[in-house]
Amino acid sequence: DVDVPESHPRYESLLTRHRIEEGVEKGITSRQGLIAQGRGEAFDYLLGEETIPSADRAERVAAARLLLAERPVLSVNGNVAALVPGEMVELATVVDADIEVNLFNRTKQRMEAIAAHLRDHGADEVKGLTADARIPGLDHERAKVDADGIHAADVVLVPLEDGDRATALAEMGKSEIVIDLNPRSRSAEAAAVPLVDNIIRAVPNITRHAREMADADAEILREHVERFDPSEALADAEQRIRDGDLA
Ligand code: PTJ
Repeated sequence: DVDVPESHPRYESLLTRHRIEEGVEKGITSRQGLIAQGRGEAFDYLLGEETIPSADRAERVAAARLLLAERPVLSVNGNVAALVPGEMVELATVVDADIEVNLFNRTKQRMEAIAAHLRDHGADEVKGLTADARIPGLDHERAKVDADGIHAADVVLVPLEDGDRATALAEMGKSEIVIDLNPRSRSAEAAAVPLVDNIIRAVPNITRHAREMADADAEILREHVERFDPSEALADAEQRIRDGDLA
């Protein structure tokens, strides 16, 4: 077990890293997940390890988009399950979304371990295991989704997604909310709402915004969504990474 003092300047980052390591040990997270985490950490360091103002605004828009959705689905992979299982279940409850396990490196064992892990964190239904539909344009294993889950969704939250799949989902007409610390990633570029923030901070913040807006008129929520410019949000994040300027 880790024993990191809270005063350590990299406390959060070390704790996050430990959760990913534990995820690998439990058979939830892939070994590639460790590499993805390292990549994310580098960007997070450059962003000041905080939710920048433009990301907070985008997270409010994401909450509005999820509240307006007819069939919202939250996609969970091995990193997401290790880092924020309870937080994803909470968000799903607040915006009334389905949860679907969707893996880049799909194995039956990992699908089942992640579904069980999410149920341990309060999920009652976890989709993804039926796999009776396909995302067009992707190879067999990566294309698998549930017909009544991601395949039928209008809005999908895809954290830490691979670029090919994010692009293919956008081509299917899904409105994608992407969480990715790299503002230049193809996933972030394919998103209707890109969130350049650590998933650890992003998910609870979307939930907080959703709670605040739960009783708002659909008209007001729609205005939030329509006023949002994804390329501006990405440019803001990149600016912050390049010179530390607060946009
Ligand atoms: O569990 P699986 O099989 O579905 O695999 C999941 C990973 C993440 C391994 C897979 O999707 C993958 O290889 O993703 P990439 O191509 O490495 O992309 C992950 C992106 O997420 C990168 O741009 C990272 O910067 C970013 N990222 C990593 N950790 C975080 C993050 N973004 C937000 N919060 C993080 N904690």
